[in-house]
Amino acid sequence: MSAAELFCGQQTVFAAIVGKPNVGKSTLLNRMIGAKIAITSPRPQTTRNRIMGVVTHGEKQYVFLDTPGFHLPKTKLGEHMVKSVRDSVADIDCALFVTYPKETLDEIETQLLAELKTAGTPVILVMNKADTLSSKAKGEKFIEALCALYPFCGSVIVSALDGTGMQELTAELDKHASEGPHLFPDDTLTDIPEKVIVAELIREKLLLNLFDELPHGCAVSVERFKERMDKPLIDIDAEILCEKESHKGMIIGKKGAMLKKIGSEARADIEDFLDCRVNLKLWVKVREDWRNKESVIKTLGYT
Ligand SMILES: Nc1nc2c(ncn2[C@@H]2O[C@H](COP(=O)(O)OP(=O)(O)OP(=O)(O)O)[C@@H](O)[C@H]2O)c(=O)[nH]1
Ligand SMILES: [Mg+2]
Repeated sequence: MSAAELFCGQQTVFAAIVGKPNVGKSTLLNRMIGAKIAITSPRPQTTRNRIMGVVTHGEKQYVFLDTPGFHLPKTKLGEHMVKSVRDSVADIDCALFVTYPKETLDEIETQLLAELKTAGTPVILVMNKADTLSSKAKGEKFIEALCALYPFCGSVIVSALDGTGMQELTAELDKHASEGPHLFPDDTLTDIPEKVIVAELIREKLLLNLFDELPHGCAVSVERFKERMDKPLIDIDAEILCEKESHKGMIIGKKGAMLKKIGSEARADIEDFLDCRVNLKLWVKVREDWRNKESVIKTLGYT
């Protein structure tokens, strides 16, 4: 059998998920692939790196790139995050421009769309958070208003949170499918190493438990990830990096209470993800202004 016959009928859609911070891009990625590989939080700038998610339904393979929220960077880390958005939209079949229910586009969204237009990328408008709309008619009115501002090639109203509109979104994506062998084996979920997802799950708990700017100045790296030979248990040591001595105190908390809470919440998610019991140890280390230090940013894998 020739390669052409073997792959006959296979199709792939390669899509980047872009938009402002906090609009629900990572929640949408997780929903589309049916697994939690990207962390989410109510805070803007949760995602720091491009995250690839893959799902294969029969002959069709969908490859998504979740991206950091597009914003005006204030640190070197921010510059890398915005660059990763720009890198992600090169060579894709279409972009999913995610926003929330409203009738205008703000400056940063307009800038992002202008860049996609210059690149000639087809853009699907994804109005997320449909569950917050008082009526479907209102959502349709918003869609109409936004479509008057930009030549979107399609539009859908979805809720990444409750799954509304996923079939319609898939139908829009299908219009951009290209014929050819799948890009990844059909059981691929992501290309992100387990260790990195584990570090992200810990960072998610920092974002959910700490206030103001503090969690934005935190990073997590897994220093040890070792499966026991004698029983189903994985030992994980992770380091939490923060920017100030006072932040270290807040992360640890009174008598270690905060670190314990973060650790036990993270452990539960990590055990779910790895499907194995985990012995998690966390350390906190101070590295002043690391978000502006290229060497640290590089070591943490944010480049
Ligand atoms: N009500 C509602 N909330 C949602 C929906 N989708 C996401 N959210 C919430 O919106 C917040 C931001 O979600 P994320 O998926 O982290 O947003 P993001 O666009 O990836 O954010 P960044 O990574 O910071 O760019 C979280 O609190 C989500 O639970 C939705 O469909 N409805
Ligand atoms: Mg995100």
